[in-house]
Amino acid sequence: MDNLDQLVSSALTDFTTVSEPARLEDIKARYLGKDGSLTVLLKGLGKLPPDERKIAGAAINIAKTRVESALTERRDALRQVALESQLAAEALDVTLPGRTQSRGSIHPVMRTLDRIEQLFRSIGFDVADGPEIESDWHNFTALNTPENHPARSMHDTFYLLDADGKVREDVLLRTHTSPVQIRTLLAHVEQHKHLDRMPEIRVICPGRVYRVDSDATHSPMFHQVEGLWVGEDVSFADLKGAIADFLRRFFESDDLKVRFRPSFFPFTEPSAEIDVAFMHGPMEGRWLEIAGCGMVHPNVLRFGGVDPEKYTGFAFGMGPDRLTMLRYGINDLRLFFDGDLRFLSQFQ
Ligand code: 2U9
Repeated sequence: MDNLDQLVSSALTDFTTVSEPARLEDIKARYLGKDGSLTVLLKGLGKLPPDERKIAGAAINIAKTRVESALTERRDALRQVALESQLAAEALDVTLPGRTQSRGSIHPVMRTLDRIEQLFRSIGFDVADGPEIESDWHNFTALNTPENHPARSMHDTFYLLDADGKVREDVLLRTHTSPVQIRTLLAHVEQHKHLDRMPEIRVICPGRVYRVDSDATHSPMFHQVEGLWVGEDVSFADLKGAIADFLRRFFESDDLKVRFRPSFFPFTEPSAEIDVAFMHGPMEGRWLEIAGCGMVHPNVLRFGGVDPEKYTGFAFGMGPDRLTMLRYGINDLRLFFDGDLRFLSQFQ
């Protein structure tokens, strides 16, 4: 009996000293396996006389039950420990912010372009675009820009190189969107040449333009929107009305002051700078130069295939980058082109 008690207590101690489930099963075999000490004792019962066998059998079975229940208890305990450590390892912090897909937004200059297009479409203008790599003829010659004009110099304009790396003087990055209007005029005239009277043309040309210039208020690439209205009897009064109406709608200000100051451009005659003054807000009462305009020069109409004796037209040009800076109070043009999300994400 003493032996049995020792055996049970040694089994209980062995069970508590292991922490690996597989090791626990090895130890179980030591007591309850085919050659385990309790199994051997049970097998030996047959050799005892019947009266002793009964007593010894009962004692061995009690010992076996104690060992088995201790084993079950230890198995459960180890399973619980394993579960807890697995839960700790795979723990989820439900308070962490989720991984969201960040949303893009429309670039502030593109917002301005959309707005300008919408306003001009509402008074019957089409929107046209054209190549950014232009011929010298479409960019300068057809726009009445003389041979020796500084805009034609490599100092002011990006020219392209040929295959040998030599500068080509006849191909350049457009310096304004005016060549699109020349192309539009030529195509319009061609399309209506079978008619006695050419229908009116009303078009705006938004897009990227390029000049050799870079500081806080100039970028080598910037945007322009130019417009053109050609027909019979199109006058400077039409120009003033259309532009003033557009600017008041663009700036959402009915009492915006608009003035036309005489100026000079090779492609228009007469020409004017357009200034505005706000009647409210931080800029109140200050005149700001906002665009240029004029009646299309007869030479330019001729280059576009239009007879200046029969038709007149007005044209204008403005910088949507500058308009955007004004609208949102931005002081450095380069912010538009750096691609810095800290700046861009403010225009959601
Ligand atoms: C054709 C005939 C005439 C377009 C014009 C301006 C005046 C002008 C500047 C404003 C600020 C360019 O973005 S800016 O730097 N533009 O002042 N542009 S008239 O005249 C044309 C265009 C096409 C066939």
